[in-house]
Amino acid sequence: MLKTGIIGLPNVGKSTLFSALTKAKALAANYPFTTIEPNVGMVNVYDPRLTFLANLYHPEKIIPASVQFIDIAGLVKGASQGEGLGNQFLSYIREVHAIAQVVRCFDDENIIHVDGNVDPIRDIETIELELFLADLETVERRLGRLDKKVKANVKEAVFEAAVLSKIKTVLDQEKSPRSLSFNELELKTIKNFNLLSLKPMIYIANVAEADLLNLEENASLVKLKKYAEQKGIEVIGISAQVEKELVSLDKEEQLALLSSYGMDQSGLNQVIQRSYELLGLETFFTTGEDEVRAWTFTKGMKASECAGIIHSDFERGFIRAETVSYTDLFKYKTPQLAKEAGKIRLEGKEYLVQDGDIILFRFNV
Ligand SMILES: Nc1nc2c(ncn2[C@@H]2O[C@H](COP(=O)(O)OP(=O)(O)O)[C@@H](O)[C@H]2O)c(=O)[nH]1
Ligand SMILES: [Mg+2]
Repeated sequence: MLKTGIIGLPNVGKSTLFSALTKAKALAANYPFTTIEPNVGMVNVYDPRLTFLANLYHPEKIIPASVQFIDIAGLVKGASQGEGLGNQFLSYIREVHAIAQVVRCFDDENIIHVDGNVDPIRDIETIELELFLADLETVERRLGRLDKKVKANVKEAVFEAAVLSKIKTVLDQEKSPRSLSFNELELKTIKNFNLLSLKPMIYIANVAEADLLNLEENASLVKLKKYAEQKGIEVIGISAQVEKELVSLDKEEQLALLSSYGMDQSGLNQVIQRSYELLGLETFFTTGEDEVRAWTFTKGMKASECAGIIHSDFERGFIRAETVSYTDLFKYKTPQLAKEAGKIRLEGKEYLVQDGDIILFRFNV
């Protein structure tokens, strides 16, 4: 399951956004082995394709994909050196696949800003410096451990040390290693370091409710967008307060509120969608009278591997995947008609599953 960490300075709206998320009431019951802590919440991924399938099968259960969000507090200036909650944030960030950095773009005299005024770029640099420093420590520690082997000229160690040194040079200048380019072999090595500053990230600009209608008039947001573009990071403008309001409404009221802001989906959905895209995540579906379900997989996975997401027996005893694309099923309206049109394919182990595939796995164990 996709885990996204919400980070940012204090008083930027992280917990407001998080409480909107948790009120969106994802079914924790689907995850009997997950302990949900106060700062960990699960949210269902809205997917209109699932609604179509549910209307077709009228199953007993409809199970959407879900994303776990973690409200990571305690990241302040000096946190990597023990300020605030100190290094506690590190272990949380290490665990996540993607980072959503909330940046304050709303003015409100009643809500103090830790650095006195609203300045998204300064805030981002404060936060990211802590990530760089934490990573620098990781890199230096690892280099220290490799030292002996490097001196003994062990090939792998020399390679790893070279990659680490490349990253260290940039971190030493308090710059992001994101700007570096790496070849495939280097990337593989880097993965093992689990560096915070290299995790896929988006910026969430928290703007005042009144600004939602005219995002391009919020000067902070405009500045932030320019800055982020240079770094190749996407900005999603939301109002945490509106998100919180949205989840307390029923479906129709939600749509009405969204459209009054000229939006067709919640900021939350945008965040989830972008996280999926950033991480190359896609969705396949399984259907039946008992259950219609969305499953998350990584782009490029084979049919047998996708079967394994459901159950290891499915992968071990894989025979074939009876597959129809969502587009075809939608076009032909029922599985029977899709079949008559020759749109149900029998795919083997090596088939690369596509986003929106509806699959019946045949297996034998
Ligand atoms: N005016 C205004 N206040 C907000 C907005 N978002 C959050 N707040 C308020 O800012 C304060 C801090 O928000 P919180 O979510 O706890 O921030 P956190 O420290 O980042 O978790 C709370 O009093 C929120 O109600 C916003 O968009 N506009
Ligand atoms: Mg908070």
